[in-house]
Amino acid sequence: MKKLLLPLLLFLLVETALPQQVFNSLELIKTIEVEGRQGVAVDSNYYYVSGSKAIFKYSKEGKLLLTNDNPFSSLTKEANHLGDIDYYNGKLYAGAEYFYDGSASNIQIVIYDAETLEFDSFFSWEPESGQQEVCAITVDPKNNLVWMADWIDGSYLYKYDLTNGTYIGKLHIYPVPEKQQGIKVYKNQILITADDGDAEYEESDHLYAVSILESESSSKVSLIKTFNDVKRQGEIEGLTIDGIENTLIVHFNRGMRVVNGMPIGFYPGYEKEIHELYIYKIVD
Ligand SMILES: [Ca+2]
Ligand SMILES: [Ca+2]
Repeated sequence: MKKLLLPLLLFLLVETALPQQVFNSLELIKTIEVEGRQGVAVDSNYYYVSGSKAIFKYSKEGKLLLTNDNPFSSLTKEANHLGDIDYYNGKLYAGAEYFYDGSASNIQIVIYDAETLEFDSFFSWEPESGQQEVCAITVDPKNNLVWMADWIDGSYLYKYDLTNGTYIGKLHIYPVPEKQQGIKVYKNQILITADDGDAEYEESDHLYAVSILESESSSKVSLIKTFNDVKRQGEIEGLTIDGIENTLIVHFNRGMRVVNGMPIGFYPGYEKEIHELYIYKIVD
């Protein structure tokens, strides 16, 4: 028996050190065209979509129900950009910032009422954290945290107290997904979308995951999905998980040529950029 014990212990150690499988498989159910090119959140009845300067509320059938096209009007610190958003407990959480000439300032966690889309409150960011930009936000109720991701330097995910907005610390992730766009907490992991495929060369973007390990300062990134099933390669944006419908929802933009972060016209067959939600059934 003792001869078996050591290999068994080693096996268990290796098994627990590996990241758990997030999805057995994902089946694309449908796509919904939306306004807004940044992110998505969901509650039991509605989808919420963020544009750079607006928030939209949709039925799950894709009908536009409400728009807030002035989301910065109640802020004391100037902002001109929203990233990927999240829903928690009747509120929408958004990362807002003033983005100009490739750099960001006035990063803040802005909270909106999900029913009305009106401003509710905000938390300021901690500049000493080293965070340079906010591309996405996700609420982590289990750990009482709000997490933020950084498009400029994605080496860390930054965490704040969900109750009072105090900066808690940061999680080093490796290897770093390039051009992060969205984050979402799911099963004690953080899912990350990255616009790391170049649409000029028909390259796919990707979904990654890192485990939330409270005892560790760093966490290994695992590749979860390659988006080779989109209508045309473009820019992946935010994501969310619908726990009621058991779906993964990923926001994509296609049609606009973006080179070095600058829009330079459209691909053949396109007269405008198309924003879509891809809805995938999660097969556990
Ligand atoms: Ca989201
Ligand atoms: Ca891309």
